[in-house]
Amino acid sequence: MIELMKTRKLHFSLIDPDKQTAKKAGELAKKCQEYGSDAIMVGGSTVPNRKVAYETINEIKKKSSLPVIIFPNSAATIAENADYIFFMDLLNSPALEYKKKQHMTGARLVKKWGIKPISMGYMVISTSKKPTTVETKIKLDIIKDEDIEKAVDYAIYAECMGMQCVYLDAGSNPEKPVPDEMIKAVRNAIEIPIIVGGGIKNAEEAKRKIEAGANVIVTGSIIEEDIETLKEIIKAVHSASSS
Ligand code: 1GP
Repeated sequence: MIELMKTRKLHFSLIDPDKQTAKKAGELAKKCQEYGSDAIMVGGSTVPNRKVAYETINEIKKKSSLPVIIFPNSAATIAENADYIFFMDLLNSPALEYKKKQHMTGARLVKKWGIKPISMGYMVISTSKKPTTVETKIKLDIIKDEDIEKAVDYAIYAECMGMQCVYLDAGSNPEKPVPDEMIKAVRNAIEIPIIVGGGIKNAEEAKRKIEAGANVIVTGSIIEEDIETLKEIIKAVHSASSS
């Protein structure tokens, strides 16, 4: 998967098991595949437990052959039927819970179930006046949209620690996505793939993030709100890769 991220620009569809029934999640995944998305991420800040994640992945796998990547909020939402997991260090959180503790329980499960880990430095970027869900759930060392050097420092740290990629996330449904200038600065500072998500709602926005240096674009809310726009976003991501 990491090699693929380095080879071409990718689009990942984020399906939150807490937002619809498992059956509906399967239908959405089918559409995402039809429209050319490259993988399905399953997760969200409010996913309650492993059973919900498992059932959602089960339905997704019935309707689509795309790889499924768990985007966990804790070890309790790791499900054995996933292909990959973003094994995440929440870079801008001082909470040991999200840097080490959940990981120690999670690592054992990942190993036992043969889920492939993708080690990731994850940053929450605060672009909204009203906090996004992730910002209300976790204690953060706030990175505002103008705190470009702080984001760069965290990204370099992730690369030096041997993490395979970084994710700049503005959270779900923020007022604004991660600024292009921040993506450009991080791109200039590190070589590992950069994943960008949060608030990307149209093709033009997705194209700008790719041009700024993102390797992967993640969209979640738009899948539920306007699946036709999703098609345009995926097209923009993939055509930017050949330019
Ligand atoms: C959230 O980046 C993801 O973690 C997706 O955000 O729902 O705003 O697309 P959206």
